[in-house]
Amino acid sequence: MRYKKPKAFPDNFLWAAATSAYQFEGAYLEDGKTMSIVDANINENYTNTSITSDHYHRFKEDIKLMKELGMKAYRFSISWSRVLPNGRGEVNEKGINFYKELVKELKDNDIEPLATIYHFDLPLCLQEEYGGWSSREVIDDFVYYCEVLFKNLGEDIKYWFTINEQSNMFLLPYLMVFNSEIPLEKQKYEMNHIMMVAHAKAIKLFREMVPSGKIGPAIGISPNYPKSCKPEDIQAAKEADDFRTYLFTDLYVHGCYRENVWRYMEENNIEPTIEDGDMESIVAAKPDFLGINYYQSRVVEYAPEDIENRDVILNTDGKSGTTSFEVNPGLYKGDSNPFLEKTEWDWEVDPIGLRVVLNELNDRYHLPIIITENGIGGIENLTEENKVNDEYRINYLKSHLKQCNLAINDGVNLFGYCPWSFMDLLSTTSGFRKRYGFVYVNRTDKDLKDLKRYKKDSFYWYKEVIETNGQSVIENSEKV
Ligand code: BGP
Repeated sequence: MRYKKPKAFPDNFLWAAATSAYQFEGAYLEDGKTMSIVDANINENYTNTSITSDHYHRFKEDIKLMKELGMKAYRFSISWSRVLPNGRGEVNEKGINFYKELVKELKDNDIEPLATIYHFDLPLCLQEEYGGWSSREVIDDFVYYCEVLFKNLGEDIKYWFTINEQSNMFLLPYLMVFNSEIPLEKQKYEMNHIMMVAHAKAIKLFREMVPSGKIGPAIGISPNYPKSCKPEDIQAAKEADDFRTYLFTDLYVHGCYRENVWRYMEENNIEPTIEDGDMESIVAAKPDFLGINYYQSRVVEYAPEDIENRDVILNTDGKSGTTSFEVNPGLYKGDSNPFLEKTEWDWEVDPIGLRVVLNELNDRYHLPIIITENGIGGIENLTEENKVNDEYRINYLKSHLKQCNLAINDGVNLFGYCPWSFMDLLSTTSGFRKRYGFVYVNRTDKDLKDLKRYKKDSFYWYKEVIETNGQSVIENSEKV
């Protein structure tokens, strides 16, 4: 449904943009920082995390651009191994000072800092010492890391995100390190539980140390559509949502495991070990809001028990048609959606899906929501006049923002929007080949060039969106 008289975006709406430390900062072994698991994960086709966009050395120049863009807020992540080079223990003064200076510079420019505590980058030393997220030892180390952050930055940062895309970490093997001797599915659910306890304990500490702050998770979310109106497919789509989304969000908000997912884990001997006090910690850690990362929707159909199991194979090179979808015997298997346009990376462009998930989360959890990521990646080059014509990005973001506005009109308490990404940075899957930013960074995977920043066409478009508090997008909402 559309509205004849759509409401505007709220007055204090947080118009923002996002990045993450390992994808944006570079300086991966500088000023005391040590390696993280993502720094160690090298893909020979692409550049590594050593320099990326060199934000570490250029943050003041970058914040000037944020100011020029009119950003009201900026979502970034903090690198655990920059702050605590040994994963715990002594604080690296140069590391924590970098974030203090960054936050000061943002605030001096009237930009609200939105900090993510963990964005895929566990200190490598903790992985080597005890197996990282597979060991409960990580819980205390994570909570100590949070304590250092809340003590040093709690007064200046109001909005915090505990963990980025917990659900996706278990789907994408390069974001977690798995032990080949333990059955993969068992490990995934054990690690997920350990991470959930760590998240919950971080929130408990936050309530004590930063009572006036707000905290929540940043969830990677895609709605699952049934491939047909066959009742088996409808049920399969519901189960795909349960396993891929509501398992996590129910734990975050209601503090309990979904019955059907728990029964599935038990019947397959893959249920996590729950220790005394775990569920009490989890249930006590209700977040203030939900952050959601939304890029695309998915289609699933029922998958019989005897079908061959398969994890998703991603198209990481931008060669369309090479994605192979997830198969989960007895549950669901993915397929492409014939009604949607796809990017070169086979990501299915579905603005309406965003309205669907916003409403679904609002109906279930009645919490404020912020979009912590939303965007489109593609191959781009500078023109002879040093411009980047990224009309496709403008179209993508515009169509998604229209759906955000419709969701607000539906009653969703949406309080901010962080397109991914503020500036070109290292893609999680595809290096510098896949660009996302409003600002072009002059480098490629193989050639560092001068790392100069150039404003793309989308920069000027988003600037107008912010200046008009989104009105420039709503005016045309009937064309959606
Ligand atoms: C999300 C991550 C981001 C970012 C984005 C785009 O899952 O939180 O870190 O990378 O996806 O993904 P990609 O870079 O693989 O295109």
